[in-house]
Amino acid sequence: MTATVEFPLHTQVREFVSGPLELLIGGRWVPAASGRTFPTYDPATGEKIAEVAHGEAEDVNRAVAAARKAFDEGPWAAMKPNERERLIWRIGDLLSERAEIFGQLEALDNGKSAAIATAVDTGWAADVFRYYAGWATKIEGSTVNVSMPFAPDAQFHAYTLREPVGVCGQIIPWNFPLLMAAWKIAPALAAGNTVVLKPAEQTPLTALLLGKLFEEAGFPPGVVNIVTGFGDAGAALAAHDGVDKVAFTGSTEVGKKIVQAASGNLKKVSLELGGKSPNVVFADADLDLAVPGSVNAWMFNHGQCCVAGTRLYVEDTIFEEFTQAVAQAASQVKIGPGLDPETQLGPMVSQEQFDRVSRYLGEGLADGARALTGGKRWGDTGYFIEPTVFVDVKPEFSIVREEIFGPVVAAMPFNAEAGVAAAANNSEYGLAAGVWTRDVAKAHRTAKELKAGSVWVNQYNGFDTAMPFGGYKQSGWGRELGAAALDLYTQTKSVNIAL
Ligand code: TXE
Repeated sequence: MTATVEFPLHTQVREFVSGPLELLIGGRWVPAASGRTFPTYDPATGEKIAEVAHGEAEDVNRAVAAARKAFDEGPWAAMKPNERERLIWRIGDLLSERAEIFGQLEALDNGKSAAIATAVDTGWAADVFRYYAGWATKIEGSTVNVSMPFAPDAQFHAYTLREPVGVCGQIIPWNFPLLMAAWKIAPALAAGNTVVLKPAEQTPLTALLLGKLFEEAGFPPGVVNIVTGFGDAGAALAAHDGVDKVAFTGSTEVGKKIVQAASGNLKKVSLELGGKSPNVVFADADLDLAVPGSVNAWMFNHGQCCVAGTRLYVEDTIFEEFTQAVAQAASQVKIGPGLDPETQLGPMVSQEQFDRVSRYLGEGLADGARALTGGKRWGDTGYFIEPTVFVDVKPEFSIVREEIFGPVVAAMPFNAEAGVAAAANNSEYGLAAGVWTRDVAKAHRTAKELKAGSVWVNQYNGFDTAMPFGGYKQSGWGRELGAAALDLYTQTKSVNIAL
C-alpha cells in the first residue's frame, strides 16, 4: 500500500505554493539576504512542495530592526487598545473565512488530515485570535493601598500599569504550525508588543499565508515579521540584544539552548517543551469512553503532540481487556495522506522524525516489549508508522522514559491499593495527564497528586483557549493561553505618588 494517490488542491493553495515564498520584514515580502531558499516536502510522498526563503542571522537582524521600529516609533504601541482589538479580531475572521485553504495547506506541508487541520488547527487558531482581541481592551493595572509604616503621616496614590514587554522573538515547531503561530502571536499583539516569528523549517507554509492576512487586515508594517529558516535563525533570534522576550515551543534540548542564548541581555523567556504524559485508567471508568479516549490520547496528530498520553497506566484487574481493546481500536484506524478525506492517521512530518520513531520501535522490541499491534512502518512510500501498543514494558525502557513523538504507547498495569501517582510522576516531564474514573473524589484526589500542568478527567486533549497551558519540571516555563499568557507578554510598573 502506498500513499501516492492524488487529491485536488484548492486554486489558492496551488497559487500560493507556486511562490515566491519570501520573508515578511517591515511590511514587505523580501528574499533572504543571501538569496538562498530551502525546500519543504509533502510527508505523504516525500516530494518537494515549494522553495521557501532561507532566513539567517542577517535576516533576523533586519526583522528585529523592523519590529523594534514598529514598537519604539511606530503607531502600534501608541494605538488605542480598541483599534488593536479590531485588527486582531479581523485575523480571526479571515482565518475562519479561509479555513479550508489553510487546512489544506497545513495537510500538504505537515501531513495531518485536512479535515482536522481545517476544523481544529485553523478553527482553533481563529478562536485564539478572537479571544486575545477581546483582551486588548481589558488589560488593566490596579490601585494599591499603600501603608508605608515609616511615614505614618504621608498620603499616597499608588497604582500599577501593565505595559508591553517590547519586541518578542517567537520560535515554533512543526506539529501544529498555524496553531502555534496563533498561540504565540495573538497574546503578544493584544498586549501591544511587536513580533518576529521563526516557523519550523519542516512546515513554513501556513505561517507565511498567515503573514498575508496581517497585510490584508491593515496591520502597520513591522508589527508582525516572519523569518523562515532553520535552527541557526532561531538561535540568532534567541540571542539578539534587540529582542526583549523569547517564546519557544519545541524540544527540551533546544529549550535549554534558548535559556543560554537569552542570558546575554536577560530577555524574558517562556518555554513549552517535551512531555511523556501519563494516562491513568481506573477499573471503575466508563470503558466505552476510556478506550477511544485513550487511543486519542496518544494517537492524535499521529502522536506528534507534546501532551500525548504515551504512558498508559491501567488498573491491573482490567489491564488485559483494556489493552486488547485499545490495540483493536488502533489497528482499525485508516492510515493515509492528510489530503485523503478518509484519513485518520497521517505520516510523520519528516524523514528525520520517521527515523526517530522507527529507532524507538526497534529499541522497544529489543528491550523485550511486546507489540499488541503495530511495531513497524506502514506502506513503502512516505513517512507512515503503524499505530503501536506496547505491553510487557519496564519503567527504565527508553520507550517509557523518552518522548517518541509518534503513534506509540507503552501500557503498564497498576495496583489501585498501592496508588498510581508515584509511577505517573516518575518522569523528567510534567506537561499533561489523563484520569478515567466514575468516582469523583478519586478523580480530584488523583488530579491533585499528578505533577502536570494540565490534568484531563474522563477526556484527553481537553484544551480551551481560556485555560492556561504549560509544564511542570522539564516541560517548560510559564503558561500560555488564557489570561496567563498575558503575564508573559506584559510587565508591571508600580507608580507611587506622594499626595
Ligand atoms: O525540535 P526542535 P525538532 C520534540 C519531539 C521531537 C523532538 C525533535 O520529541 O521528536 O523535539 O524535534 C528551532 N535555537 N518536539 O528537532 O529542534 C527549529 O528551527 C533556536 C516537541 O523539530 O526543538 C524549530 O523552529 N531555535 C515539541 C523549533 O526550534 C532552534 C514540538 C523546534 O525545533 C534551535 C516539536 C536553536 N539552537 C518537537 N534549534 C513540542 N513541545 O510540542 C532548532 N530551533
